[in-house]
Amino acid sequence: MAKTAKRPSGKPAIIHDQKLVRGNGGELHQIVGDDNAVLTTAQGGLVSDDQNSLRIGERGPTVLEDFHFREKIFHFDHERIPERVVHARGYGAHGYFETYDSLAKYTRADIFQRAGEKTPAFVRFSTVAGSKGSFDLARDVRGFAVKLYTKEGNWDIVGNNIPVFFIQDAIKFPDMVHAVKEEPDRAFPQAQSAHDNFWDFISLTPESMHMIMWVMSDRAIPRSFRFMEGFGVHTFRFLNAKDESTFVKFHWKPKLGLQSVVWNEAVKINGADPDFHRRDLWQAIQSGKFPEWELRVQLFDQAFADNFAFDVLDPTKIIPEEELEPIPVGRLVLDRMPDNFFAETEQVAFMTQNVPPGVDFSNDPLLQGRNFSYLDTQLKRLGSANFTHIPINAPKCPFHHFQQDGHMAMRNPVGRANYQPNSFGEGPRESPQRGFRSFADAEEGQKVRLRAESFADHYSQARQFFNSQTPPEQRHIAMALTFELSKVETPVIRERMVSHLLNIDEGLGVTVAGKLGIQEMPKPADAAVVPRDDLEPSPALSIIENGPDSFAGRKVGVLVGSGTDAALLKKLQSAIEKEGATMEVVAPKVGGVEAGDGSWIEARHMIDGGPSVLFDAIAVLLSEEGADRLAKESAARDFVADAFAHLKFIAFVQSSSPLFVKAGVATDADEGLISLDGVSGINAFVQSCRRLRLWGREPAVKL
Ligand code: HDD
Repeated sequence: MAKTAKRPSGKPAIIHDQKLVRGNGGELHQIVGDDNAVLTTAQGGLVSDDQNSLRIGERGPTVLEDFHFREKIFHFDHERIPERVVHARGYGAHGYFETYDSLAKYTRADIFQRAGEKTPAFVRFSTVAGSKGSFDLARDVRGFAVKLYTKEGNWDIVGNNIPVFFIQDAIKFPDMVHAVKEEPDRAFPQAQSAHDNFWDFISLTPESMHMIMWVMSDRAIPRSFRFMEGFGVHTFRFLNAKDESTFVKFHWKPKLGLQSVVWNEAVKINGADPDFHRRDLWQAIQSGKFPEWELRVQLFDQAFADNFAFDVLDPTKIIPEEELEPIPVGRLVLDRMPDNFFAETEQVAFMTQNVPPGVDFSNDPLLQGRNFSYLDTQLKRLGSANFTHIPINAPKCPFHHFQQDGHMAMRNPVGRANYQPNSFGEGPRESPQRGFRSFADAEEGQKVRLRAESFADHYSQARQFFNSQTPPEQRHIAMALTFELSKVETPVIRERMVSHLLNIDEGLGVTVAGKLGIQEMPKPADAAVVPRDDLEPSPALSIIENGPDSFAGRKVGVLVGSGTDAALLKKLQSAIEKEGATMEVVAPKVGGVEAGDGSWIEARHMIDGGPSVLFDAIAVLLSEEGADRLAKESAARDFVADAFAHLKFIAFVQSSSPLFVKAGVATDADEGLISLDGVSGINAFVQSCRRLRLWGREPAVKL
């Protein structure tokens, strides 16, 4: 008998039998935590004892007939499925895409026909190189894969947070991935590109230079998924009702603006909280602060493509946003965590070839190869051609086809005719009007293995990217390159990389060579096309230039101790929350501390578990006695010293001084240290925090 129950999200759902509940996506989940339920086997057999296997005598051997034990261990032994060969570590969430206005002029895709249309979505963010259990703050590209359950079938935009790629032809993908992953003879380093094999491959692959600039920039260490952009990378096509084609590139822009961490911070976050990005998304969604991105499209015709300085089919090139403004077409909101990580985030299968009618591919050779690859990988990972029967992968629109049988088939056609055409009047039949139609491009040519000459310029846009960065960002690129190459043990690889850098920016090449201690400067690498220096800088490429001027969505860590001023803490909290940010209290003990007025202050972290790298800004509200005590603890000293070194804004009360002295941070060091002793202190602190970091401090701390 059907009855209702509370799902984990709190929404009532129908129970089909006493153990299954249907999730919002149609998934069936077992209910755990039902006190009245009797434990059963997977076959539904009631279990009397789950603590002891069946054996002959108290100390004798286990008997073969213990089917409960056998089934339980059998299932456990088969719990793992292969992790993704790339993008293994990921985190997903549900939400929706809302269309702003009709785009019927450009595309007949149903999702873009009506203003206000809401389409269910599932998004999975990921790192690329590390395995499933690696850490979140690896220096790496982030996957940004969006599944849109449109009324005309699933549309997957399987993108990254970087708009270009390492290689121009998919045939190089296995080499590139082998090179970045752990080296096969020693199985390290994991989740890191800082090793010989990666830089060997890159230094022998000049087409990767533009991507390398992005990967060595702070884009590769985002503060959170919520503060990064996403890109479809390739040029796609929109096709309207008349089958007229417009080229299109997809850009996701985060509502909260761009933000990254600094490298020293990333390294420490990985130790303090390897799940930093996961936790961030989880907390944001669970607290109702739903992350949001705007979808913007760069639209252009064949004439633009013909006149553009680079080939629009080349995935190592961008079209600068200043040259072709992206048009906002809708917004993506993530508002629900999966009920079960494995069922949804692990089993979700993204495929570039999933496009609805009205969206089509270009001839980008990377995209063409991807369209071939993603189907294979789903079979390998999910184990059956029926992977679309898994609810997260099933379309949410009506679907009718004659595919049948196979492993784990959950749905089969009913009726007599399982083919078409048939004489029994049984559908479905194809529809030339409504169905997917490819753009009827005229293609001809010899069958060749050749790279187009229009793909040959590998340095100009790398240079443009570097020139578009602010001085701190340029410094970070140089330091990232130095760090990575310092881990390369083969000198010739380091030198070969420097020879490429000289083609991108001579100063960059010289700086990196100097920091690596290269004695004899290599010659610039031979370039197939002389790098251009006439490309205008593109401010859209800088993170700092695109800061949000808002502290919303960020987090302040407040260090308290016994005797802290509770009233000031309260005022600070309300100012932070008014700004749309959150506050977490760090104390010597997680149980909390007694405030100066005798009240009790609850803590979220004990000082060892709440280092300042977990926060965007800090406040230190210690009484003199509390500061004296914490000055003796290295974790407390690091709390202050790291926040200063990571260019964060620091609020303090003068009585905390003993801790600052021991941490080696002068409370009047710069404008980023803000006293809360005066009346306007809190306001000044919160306003400063909108700048996110005090970049002017960087030369003093030599990040
Ligand atoms: Fe890929 C996964 C993005 C090139 C082959 N890719 C994968 C994911 C993302 C991307 C975000 C994870 C999806 C998820 O969360 O499940 N890949 C890209 C981008 C590329 C790119 C933006 C270049 C523009 N990929 C690329 C090439 C090939 C692949 C050239 C092969 C020819 N990618 C795969 C794959 C994966 C994958 C092996 C692993 C797991 C999966 O597909 O589902 O098929």
